[in-house]
Amino acid sequence: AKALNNRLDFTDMHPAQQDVVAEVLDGLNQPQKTLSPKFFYDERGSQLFESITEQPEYYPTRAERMVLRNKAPDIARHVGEGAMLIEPGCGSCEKVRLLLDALQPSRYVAMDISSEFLLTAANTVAGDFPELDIQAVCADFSQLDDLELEASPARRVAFFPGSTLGNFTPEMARNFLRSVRHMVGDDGGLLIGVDRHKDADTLTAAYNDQAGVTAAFNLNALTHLNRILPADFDTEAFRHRAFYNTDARRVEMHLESLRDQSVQCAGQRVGFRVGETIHSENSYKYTDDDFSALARDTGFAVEADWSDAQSLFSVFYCRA
Ligand code: AVI
Repeated sequence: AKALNNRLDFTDMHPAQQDVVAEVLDGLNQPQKTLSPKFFYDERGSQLFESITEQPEYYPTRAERMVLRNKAPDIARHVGEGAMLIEPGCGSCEKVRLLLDALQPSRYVAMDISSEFLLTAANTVAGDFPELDIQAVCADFSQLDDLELEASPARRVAFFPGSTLGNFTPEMARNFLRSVRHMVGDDGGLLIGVDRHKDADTLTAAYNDQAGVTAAFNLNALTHLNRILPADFDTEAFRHRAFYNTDARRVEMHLESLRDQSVQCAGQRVGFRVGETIHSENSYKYTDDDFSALARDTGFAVEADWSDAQSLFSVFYCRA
């Protein structure tokens, strides 16, 4: 067996329990109850998400993988060798694997909110790419400004695949990309995957797979809250709903209460009327113009872009 040369550093920046509870209660006390999509991603949620990406209706992962695999050499020409590659929300680290041989980064910084899942994924990458230095950071996207990166002359390039940007409101997306721009500096770059605006049927089907995996993923957020708050949500008393909001160009996911009920959340009673929902996710879809404008607005310029054969999904390389 090949000897491992990696250094694998682990940094835990997981938010404090009281901040988590306050954030959840704040969302559940709004007139339209909301929950941040980050609460999908406990270990089981991260596994369910992986399973979503294998469903026939959920095209984004397959389309993006195709682009990354086919265009890796071209992408590498733009990104350049030896960069420090930073991936917020890396999940299973499965996308970066398609690029590592071509990009030859000097260091890979893998960030995710789900700590066990992150460690397993980062260790697997370490095993398969023994020459690569890896830093695994347990943190959420809002903590990017506090991230301490190794002082190094390497160019910094953020990698943000999977259309995770779509899960941010336009305002959050702007703030996030400004933080990324600050993090990568004046000679940095951004390699980002964005799901494209398309017909409502394709989008609705992608978030309502026949096998019910997306439904299980959505409902698992309640099981996650039961454990961490704690709370006593009955997952049988809610159902998954997902639809395309054409005007806002976003898929919305909701958890709909099947009856009038009251739930204990961290010692507080939260009431639900039948049909009332918790808005648990937005997944914004972008046109090329939408994305280019957003990039410009946040200090980036699109240098190149690639799409799959059916133009379902785009990958952009932006320079600071
Ligand atoms: C992670 N994110 C980009 C996925 C999406 O498509 O918005 C999460 C997801 N939600 C339901 N299915 C997949």
